[in-house]
Amino acid sequence: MTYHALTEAEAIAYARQLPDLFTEGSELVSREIGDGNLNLVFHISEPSTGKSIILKQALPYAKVVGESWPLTLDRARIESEALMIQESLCPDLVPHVHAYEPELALTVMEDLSDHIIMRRGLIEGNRYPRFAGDIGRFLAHTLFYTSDLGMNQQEKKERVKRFINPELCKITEDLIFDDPYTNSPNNNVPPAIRDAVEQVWADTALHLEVAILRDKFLTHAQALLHGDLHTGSIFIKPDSTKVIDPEFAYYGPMGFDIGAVFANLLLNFAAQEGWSRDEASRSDYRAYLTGTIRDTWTTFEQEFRTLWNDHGVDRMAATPGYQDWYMQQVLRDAFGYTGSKMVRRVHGLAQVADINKLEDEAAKERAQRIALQIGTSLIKFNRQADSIEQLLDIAEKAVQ
Ligand code: SR1
Ligand code: MG
Repeated sequence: MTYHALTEAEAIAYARQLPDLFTEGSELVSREIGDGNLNLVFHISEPSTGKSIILKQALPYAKVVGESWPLTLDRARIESEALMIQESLCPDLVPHVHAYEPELALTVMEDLSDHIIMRRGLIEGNRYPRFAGDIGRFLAHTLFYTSDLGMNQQEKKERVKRFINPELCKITEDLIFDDPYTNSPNNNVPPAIRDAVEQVWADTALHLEVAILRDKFLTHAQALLHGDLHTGSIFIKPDSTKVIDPEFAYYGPMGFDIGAVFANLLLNFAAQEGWSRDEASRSDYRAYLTGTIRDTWTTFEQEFRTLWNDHGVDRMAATPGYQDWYMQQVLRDAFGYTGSKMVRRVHGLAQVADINKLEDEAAKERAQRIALQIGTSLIKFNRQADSIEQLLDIAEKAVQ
């Protein structure tokens, strides 16, 4: 079948011919449920048995902007291959891929409709006690085992080739590491905070740090990243975490994925200006979010060091002092990328519902200013960071 965007009827017809999923001849129902920036997502279900699957189809353009922004369909291959690698490392933390159809840029995967998107869950004020352990383990295993520390270094180079993802990386390079620092037409500057945004545009000390972080994003092929690990890329329920949507996967600096998780927890932290009913519940929920960041880092660091000590493949990596130096670099990068990923969500092209759905304009403005304050401080501090507590102090100071 040559590529074209599927209709709901075609999605049903496609699902019907997949082996071993549905009962022959039974009624199937399709709903297009994609609410992300880039793809079509069909939920196909069989009412008579309750069975269901997801068909995710890449569009040849960025849906968030329209057909004027063409985008490679190869991202569907990258996403399905990344999911399969992640499943081999953390089978309980990603959806199972049933099939990948290159001609249609279509991935058939496990339906996770009993979970909700974590961003929505946080906006609703839910708490997820398993999350820090799950995501810390996801980060430790996916980053360690795809790096030169945990896999054969020649095979890794082959894998780097398969995950060259220039168009999706270009989106990140522009939307995260360029546009927010200049008066770019790609930005969506909230009028109420124009003064603060203009300070970001004028702050050359900040720009130097962003240029260094950008250089690392461009050149440091450290591990296979998810590449877009925000809370909209996580399906969750109290007893389960599933990481989805790795279409931005490429070989980059580990701190970029860790920073994505922290940034999105901190954007929700800033947005508590509007979501919490009163000061007591605000500080309580914020403590839950900062505790989640602390526990995520602690789990990640412990698991990563254990994998290194027990399964490291590199003799030189056992050199005394090297592991401590390495972990400090990853932490520092995580500070910088947390900050960069916060700033881009305040006045860049693609923003977040945590802040933008606030109806009280004064609360929204406070949340935006807090997010900018935390983000810019983390970027400026990144190369001095020594402990996760410093990240939490920066966040807490911004709301005192
Ligand atoms: C044009 S795509 C905009 C954003 O959506 C994705 O989720 C990435 O974060 C990207 O930067
Ligand atoms: Mg996505």
